Amino acid sequence: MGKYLGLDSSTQSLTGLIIDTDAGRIDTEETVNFDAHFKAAYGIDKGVLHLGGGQAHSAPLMWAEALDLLLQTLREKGCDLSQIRAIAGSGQQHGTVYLNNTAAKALGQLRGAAPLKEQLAGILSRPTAPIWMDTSTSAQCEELEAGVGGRQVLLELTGNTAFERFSGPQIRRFAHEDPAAYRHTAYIGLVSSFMASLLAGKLVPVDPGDGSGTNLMEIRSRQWSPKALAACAPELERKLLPITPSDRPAGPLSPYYVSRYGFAPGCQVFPFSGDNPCSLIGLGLVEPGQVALSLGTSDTLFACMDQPRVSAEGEGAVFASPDGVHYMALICFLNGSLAREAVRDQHRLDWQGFGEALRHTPPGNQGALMLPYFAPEIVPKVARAGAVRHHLDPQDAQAEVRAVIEAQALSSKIHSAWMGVAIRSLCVTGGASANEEILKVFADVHGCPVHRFETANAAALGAALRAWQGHLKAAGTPKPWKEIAAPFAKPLPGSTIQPNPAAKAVYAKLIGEYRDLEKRHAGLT
Ligand code: ADP
Ligand code: XUL
Repeated sequence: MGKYLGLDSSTQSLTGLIIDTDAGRIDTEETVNFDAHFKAAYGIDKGVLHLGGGQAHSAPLMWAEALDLLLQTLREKGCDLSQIRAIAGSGQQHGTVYLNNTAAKALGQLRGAAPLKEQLAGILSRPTAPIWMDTSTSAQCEELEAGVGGRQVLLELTGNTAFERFSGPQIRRFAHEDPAAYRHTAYIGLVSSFMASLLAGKLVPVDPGDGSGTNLMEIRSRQWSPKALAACAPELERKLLPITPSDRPAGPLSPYYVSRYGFAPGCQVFPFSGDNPCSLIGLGLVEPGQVALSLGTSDTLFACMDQPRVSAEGEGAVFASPDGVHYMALICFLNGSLAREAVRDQHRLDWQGFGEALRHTPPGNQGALMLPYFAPEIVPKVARAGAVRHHLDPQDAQAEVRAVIEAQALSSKIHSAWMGVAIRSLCVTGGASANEEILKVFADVHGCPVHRFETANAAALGAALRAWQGHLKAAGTPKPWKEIAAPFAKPLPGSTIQPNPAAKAVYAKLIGEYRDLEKRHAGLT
């Protein structure tokens, strides 16, 4: 028992969340927003470097700088970090980090006198990291599928058809475009394993939850697939960090954090996983059948499954759950908060005004619809950006707001059918889950209650719970996942939003029309 820290290195921010397992409550939550601190220094916009041609990258050294800033802030706020028994974490999925042959040594020699950024300035063989928003790898997706013997073979093997944002196609593109830098790359890891390596002061392997977002991991054995590696890029088996069970200790925390921030020398580090797999745990989805919705930079809808049911249409993704036993089905919409913010900003609203627009407009929006493709979309696959309006006046701020939210909710219902899970309730997390009016539309479209939780940072909470579970298991006193999740991952009393029967009926009719509009548009692109 004691205190455990979960870190979430997401697209736009780094969050630290500490749980107190004796008291059964969340002790502290702190976030460092990347743009607020590093926009000018790294040239990012909402955490992302847009490099043209669909390339979306971020900066690993910025994440290291954010880690220092977060820990310093926690200290300054009076947090006694010596009480933390173990740390685990979560990273935006699919992003790849490329390290040279000085990395292992530099990590091992980290000492408290100078910040991480200074001590690690020379370890990257590629200064930036492609992230999940990158859409530049269509050719590599086709090549990877062909290389293993076809799309169906890759699907059977890894649980997923090739996706532009997945790590495998991204690695292949780098190997092809910059063979010299690829040759100088000694290690390839993910955002998750990079952040864990910073903490452990050594290279930490990839966990199966995030490994399954690469197109390179055998989904059932939870090991790299030699066939997929061979089809992806040269010498990948040697460069790619190995896979380790999510709850196997990675080692003690580096002395850097002991001297600089006052952590205890025995504090353990556990492998990081992906943000969605961590949210699965943080929302208590440790048994099959439950479904959740994350309204973050991307919107994701996901469920816990006991078998890896795959999406033959290539709409959804399948990941290994970090609970070591289950799987998760997931659909990811790129136009989540980005689309909501585009409409909000176009009409000079704040979130309160956005909520009021929803309150003052009727379900069904009097026939006005929008396809909210402010950026290229993952599901359904839309290659070119451009929002589509149908009987919708672009000057009508209120109708625009309702149109974007109804589109997101309808699309999440249409494209979740392949999961084969009856959605009887939705657990929500992510920044936009603070907005009750948005949640009402999701409740009405899905025709089910929506449960809210104490924290909107389910990924960071899931990471903290993983640290606790791993620590207990390593000490020889394991606890079942249900008992780990129960005190923390429970809906806030009185916060559940019930669907409105009249609105539910409107959406049951409207969904066909939206589906047709989507199909008509897909035919044009
Ligand atoms: P990520 O983890 O993907 O970086 P978060 O889950 O932290 O993202 O969510 C951040 C987003 O939450 C912001 O980009 C913002 O658009 C959205 N957000 C924050 N507050 C609100 C609100 N009241 N209503 C709607 N969206 C909000
Ligand atoms: C999931 C996905 C995103 C990222 C960033 O497949 O691409 O949800 O994990 O949050």
